[in-house]
Amino acid sequence: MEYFPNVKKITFEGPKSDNPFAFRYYNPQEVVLGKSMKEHLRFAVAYWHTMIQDGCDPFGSAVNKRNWFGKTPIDTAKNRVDAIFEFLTKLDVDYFCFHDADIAPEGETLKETNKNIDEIVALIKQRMSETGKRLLWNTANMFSNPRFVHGAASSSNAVVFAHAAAQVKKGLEVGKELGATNYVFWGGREGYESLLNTDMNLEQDNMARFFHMAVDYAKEINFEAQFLIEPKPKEPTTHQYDFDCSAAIAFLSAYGLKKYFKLNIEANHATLAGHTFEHELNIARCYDMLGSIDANQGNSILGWDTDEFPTDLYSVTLAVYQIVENGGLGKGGINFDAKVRRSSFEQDDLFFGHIAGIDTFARGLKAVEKLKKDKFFENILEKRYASYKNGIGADIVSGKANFKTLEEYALQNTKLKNESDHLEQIKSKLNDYIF
Ligand code: XUL
Ligand code: CO
Repeated sequence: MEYFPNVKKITFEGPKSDNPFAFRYYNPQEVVLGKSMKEHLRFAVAYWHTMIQDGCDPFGSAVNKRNWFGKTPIDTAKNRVDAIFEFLTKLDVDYFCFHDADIAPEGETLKETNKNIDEIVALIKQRMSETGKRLLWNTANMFSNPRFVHGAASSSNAVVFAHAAAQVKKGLEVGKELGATNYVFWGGREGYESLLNTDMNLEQDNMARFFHMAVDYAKEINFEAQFLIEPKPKEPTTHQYDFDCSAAIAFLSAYGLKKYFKLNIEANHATLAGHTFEHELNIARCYDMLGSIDANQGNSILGWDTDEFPTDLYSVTLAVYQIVENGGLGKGGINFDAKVRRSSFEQDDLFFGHIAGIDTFARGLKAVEKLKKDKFFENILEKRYASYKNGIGADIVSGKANFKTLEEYALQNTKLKNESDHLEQIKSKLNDYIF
């Protein structure tokens, strides 16, 4: 069956095209800054938003029109596999990502669940070899099932810890079977609701124990994927332990895990934490921890994770700049962890959402190309930090200076002069590159 009969393969038609099923800016083979757009951007489709999300919200039921529902949950799961591969092929996107619970229905027992997973994984593997599509990452959903009411690796209940371990063990085996390039941990319920009943020390120690076990098991089965932690400050828990990149890096460093992990950074999680997306990417880059990104955007007047498709060109350009400065995303990619709005309920809206996000990233990349050619940020930084190039600044940077030599210097130099940043001028010039 053809699931998207209105859609042929999406191709680049240029900015003047009024074909809604075309890229206007994303030209996969176009070379920008020495690499094709496709190589730079490594887009992925998220199974949960594209295949599962039904449009329900806390005030209303499902609205999304989808044509892949079969007679039984396992029939629906199989139809979804065919539908996502048709979607990836028509959208010309190479990667996809999923939670275990997205691809196969959970059974009454772990054994039954794993049997369902095996059946669907075999079908996915077959479709991957037919189409050449690849798994950017898989992950375990350890937040929907009622057993995770108190968390997973940080649960107060050790039996739940064991179940979570069994689930991730299976996830690592599935990742290996499908050649996933990354494996993601997002601790949706790894945090606390109230400190009144929480042993934070034990919970964080247990999370670290869990991650060490995962690292050990991946080694044991020769699963070479890059492990990624996806920070988020809250939602569903009041306070999540992997609050933001800084918190996740501190945790990984404290528990001897840093060398085994990088970060999967999501735009809307950054803004929920009170940061910009580019701030989080830059922090990760400082510690060589930028692994992959979940592309989306929040809504500044709503305080929750709205997971909109990214269309804010300003923010996307600054994010792409961080990726380019990082030398790319390596094994990572740009996963659209984004959902169409509830009022965009037609199946073709899934294409429009992805096309909008893809074109926005392509435009961001083109803006970054111009910024790099003119050394826009390089020149700003060089001028701003010039005082560290020679004299006392060079002594500070080289380690030659100490508190005594600096005091001597300060005593002699009583006339200190700062220069204005002219930040408004910078912002105005930046607009010329982006718009
Ligand atoms: C939730 C979120 C997840 C992770 C994977 O906010 O971003 O979908 O990306 O579990
Ligand atoms: Co995400």
